Amino acid sequence: RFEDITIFVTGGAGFIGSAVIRHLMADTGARIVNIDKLTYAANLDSLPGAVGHPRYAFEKQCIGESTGLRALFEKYQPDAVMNLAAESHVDRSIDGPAEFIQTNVIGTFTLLQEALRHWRGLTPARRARFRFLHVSTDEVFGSLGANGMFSEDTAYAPNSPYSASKASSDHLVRAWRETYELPTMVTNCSNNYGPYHFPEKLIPHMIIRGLANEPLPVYGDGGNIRDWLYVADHALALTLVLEHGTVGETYNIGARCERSNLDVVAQICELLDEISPGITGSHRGLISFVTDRPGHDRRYAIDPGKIERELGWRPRETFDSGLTKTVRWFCDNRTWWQDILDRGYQQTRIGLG
Ligand code: NAD
Ligand code: TDX
Repeated sequence: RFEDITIFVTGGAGFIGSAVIRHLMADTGARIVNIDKLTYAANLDSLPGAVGHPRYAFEKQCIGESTGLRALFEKYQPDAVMNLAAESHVDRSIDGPAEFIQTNVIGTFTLLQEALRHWRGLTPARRARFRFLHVSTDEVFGSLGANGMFSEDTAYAPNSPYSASKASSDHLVRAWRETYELPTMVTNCSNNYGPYHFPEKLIPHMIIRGLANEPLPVYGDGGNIRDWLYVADHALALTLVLEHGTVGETYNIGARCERSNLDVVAQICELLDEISPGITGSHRGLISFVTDRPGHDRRYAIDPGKIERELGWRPRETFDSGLTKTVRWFCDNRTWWQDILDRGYQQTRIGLG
C-alpha cells in the first residue's frame, strides 16, 4: 500500500500524529514527511523506528508560516497531506485561546493555501490522486443529552475555544473543496487514548498520578461521558479514509464505547491495583472531586455507521483490552513520561484545582 507516494503528516510528533506515522512506516511503503513546530506537546521520542529510516524525514515547521511551507511542498512534492497539527487541550484553550486560533484556524488556512498552490501545479494524473485529509474531533458537535449520537449530519455547536477553533478549521477545509476543488476530506473522531498520550490528558494524568499515590482530580461530579477509541484504531481508520474515502465527504470515527469519567478513573484504579500494588487500600481511595471545567460538555457519542458500512473499518481493541495495554505501557515506559514531567510544562488553572 502507498508504494511510491509521499505523505505530509503535520503534527507528527504529537500523540495521534506519531501513531499515524508509526502505522504508515510499519504497514505501508509510503515516504513520510513529519511537519511539526515542536510545541510543548511534541515528542520525537514517540517515533522509535522512524528517525533515521530512509522513508522518513522530519521538518521543524509551523503550519501557519507560508514561506517555509511552500518550500517544503516544492522540495518533497507530496501526494497527500494529513493534517494533525493542532493545539489540542481544552483546559489550555480556556486559559489562553489565542494560540488555538493561531494554529487551528490560521494554521489550517495557511496549509490549505499552500496545498492548493501545490495541487494546481501537479500533472492532471497526480492532481486526481492528491488528497488533503483534515483530522478533527467530535467536540465540534457540542454536547449531547442522555440520548442520541453524533452523525455526519449533526449541526456544529462547539462550546469551548478549542472546539470552536476546530469547527472553524473544518469549515475552511470544506470551503476549499467547494470553492477551489481541492480534494479534501474531514474526519471527526471521539476521545483517543493509548501509548505516548501527553500527561495532561485524563487517562495518562490518572495513571501517572496513581503510580505516585497522588490525588486523582475528577472534574465536577465525574458523570461527564466520553466515547473512547484506542489510538492505533484511529490511525487505521485515517489510513483507510486516505486510501478509499470519497473526496468532499466527512467521516465520524468512534468505537461505540461510552464511559463516564468516574468509571474510567475507577477502571484505571483497578488496573493499577493489579499491576502496581503498593499503597494501603485501593487506588480508588485517591479519587478526589474538584471544581468543574467551565462549559464542560456533558456527553459525546459518535455514530460510526458510515465508516463501518462504506470503508469496512472496525476497531481492533475493546476498551478493556486497550486500557489494559495503556496502563501497562505507562508502567513499562516511565522514562518517556518522566522526561516530560522533568522538562516541565505549564499547568492549566483548572488542572491546578
Ligand atoms: P497533540 O497535542 O498531542 O499533538 C499536536 C502536535 O501538533 C504536536 O506535535 C505539536 O507540536 C504540533 N503542532 C501544534 N501547533 C503546530 C503548528 N502551528 N505547526 C506545526 N505543528 C504544530 O494532539 P493530538 O491529540 O495528537 O491531536 C491531533 C489532532 O487530532 C488534532 O487536530 C486534534 O484536534 C485531533 N483529535 C484529537 C483527539 C484526541 O482525543 N486526542 C480526538 C479527536 C481529534
Ligand atoms: O484531570 C482531569 N480530570 C477530569 O475529570 C482531566 C485532565 C480531565 N477530566 C475530564 C474532562 C473531560 O470530561 O475528563 C474528560 C476528558 O478530558 P481531556 O483528557 O482533557 O479530554 P477532552 O476534553 O474530552 O478532549 C479530548 O478529546 C477530544 C482531546 O484533548 C481533544 O483534543 C479531542 O478533540
